[in-house]
Amino acid sequence: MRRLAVLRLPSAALPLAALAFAALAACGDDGPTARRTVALTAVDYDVPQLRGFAAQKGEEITFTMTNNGAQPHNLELLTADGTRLGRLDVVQPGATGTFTVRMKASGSAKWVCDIADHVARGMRGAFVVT
Ligand SMILES: [Cu+2]
Repeated sequence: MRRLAVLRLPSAALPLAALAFAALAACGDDGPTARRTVALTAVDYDVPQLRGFAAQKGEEITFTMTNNGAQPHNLELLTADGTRLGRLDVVQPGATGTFTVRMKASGSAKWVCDIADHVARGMRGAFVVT
């Protein structure tokens, strides 16, 4: 009888426990599903390797960007609603910068170089996280 009582007590809490577990699983950081490195070159005024670029949800990408242009360039990746995914600060001509981005959600995303008038000159684009 004691065993039955022990079983009966947690049964009332079981749905809550299941919910708590589900919430933890949904919110938990399970780490990247994959890692890769992508080499980029910035030119005046484009990052050609980002044309046709695509990413997988959950992967962690380390971008290296070498500035082959005559102007300084930076790079920011954003979700479609403008949430920053990652940012590489100014890379001077001839220099290389590195930053790592975790692709946390699927959906459309975009990139810009937001120095001066570089967006207007074409340094922006879209990519998809699937
Ligand atoms: Cu630029």
